[in-house]
Amino acid sequence: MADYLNRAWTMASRPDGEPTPANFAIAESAMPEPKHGELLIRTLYLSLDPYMRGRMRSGPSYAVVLEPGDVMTGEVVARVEKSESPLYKVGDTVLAKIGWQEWAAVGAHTVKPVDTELGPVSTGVGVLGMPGMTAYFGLLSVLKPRAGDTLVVSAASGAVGAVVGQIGKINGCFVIGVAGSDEKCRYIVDELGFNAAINYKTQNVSEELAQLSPTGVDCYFDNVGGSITDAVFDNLALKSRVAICGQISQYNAAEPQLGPRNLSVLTRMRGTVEGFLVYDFELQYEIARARIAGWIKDGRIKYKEDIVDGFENAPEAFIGLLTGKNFGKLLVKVSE
Ligand code: NAP
Ligand code: FER
Repeated sequence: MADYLNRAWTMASRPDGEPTPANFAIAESAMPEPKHGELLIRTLYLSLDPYMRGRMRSGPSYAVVLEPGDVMTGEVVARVEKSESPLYKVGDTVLAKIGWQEWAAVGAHTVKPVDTELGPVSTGVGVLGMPGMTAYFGLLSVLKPRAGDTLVVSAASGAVGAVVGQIGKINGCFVIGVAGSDEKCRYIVDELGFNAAINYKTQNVSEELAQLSPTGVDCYFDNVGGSITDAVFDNLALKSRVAICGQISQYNAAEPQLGPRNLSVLTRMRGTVEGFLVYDFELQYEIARARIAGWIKDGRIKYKEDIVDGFENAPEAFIGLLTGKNFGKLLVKVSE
């Protein structure tokens, strides 16, 4: 192993608009050696998530922004290969925020255990991980739907959106998903049990919503922003709630895009808009994880993973995530 090199993907340069392969570079380094209190971990799955685009941008953020040459931010599911800590043994599975890397030596207290009884290890960064937590708390703690409410979710076939819609169904909502292809629309209705789907690329979202829910939209879980959100705002019901989870349609925009500015609807409809970050709910993750795992076991929650094979393919997969090429939670399989 001594002559084996570790690999990491770095941000070679800051993207201007849509990222390109030239914005990423592989950096090789000597294999790390764990010191006292540390673990040597090997990445099994690298999670690719939209927030990473924000880290590549300069400007205000809750987190540190990347500078050219820095390792790309990210969370991985990893296996403990050497342990210099009593907290973990060789073979344990952990979650670690080591970025886009194949190997790392990390303090044992900086990683979290993955309960392999709850599901396949890949779900630790998917339906049972950060995206699943986002769906659970964004819906149940921010939007707080009531049975009978019309719930609209955008990026509806994705890691977060698919879980939002299914928890909405469990809670008695009439669920409408907005997605970017007929295949994704069929999946959320036929496989996941959404009441209806709108393909925003071929249909008029505002008109379809007016037809599907004549009494208006009570809850909107916004993953995308832009013109889809404008169309949902046209249809908000009295006392409606909007949760701003993400604005992926804007992440690659070099200049802020202006919309129709139809916020008067909030005055007329006495509506509420609230943004949130999943990390606000960290202390409650275990209860959410146990409930989602229970729903998966009961067959009430299904999930889809889009697994790209090979560490070298991470940039291309990430670029595709920002234009909807993924279908389900996007992961890179890095090792067996
Ligand atoms: P995802 O939905 O699995 O993948 C992203 C999807 O976004 C794509 O598949 C694509 O689906 C859609 N999309 C891409 N470009 C778009 C555009 N221009 N217009 C409309 N839709 C577009 O990703 P995810 O991990 O579940 O994340 C979904 C959203 O949640 C993101 O906005 C993310 O930033 C946000 N998020 C927020 C938090 C938080 O703490 N607030 C935590 C996690 C995620 P289509 O083919 O359907 O267009
Ligand atoms: C995300 C989008 C945005 C996300 C976090 C943010 C955890 C936070 C951005 C900021 O504070 O600038 O998908 O996921």
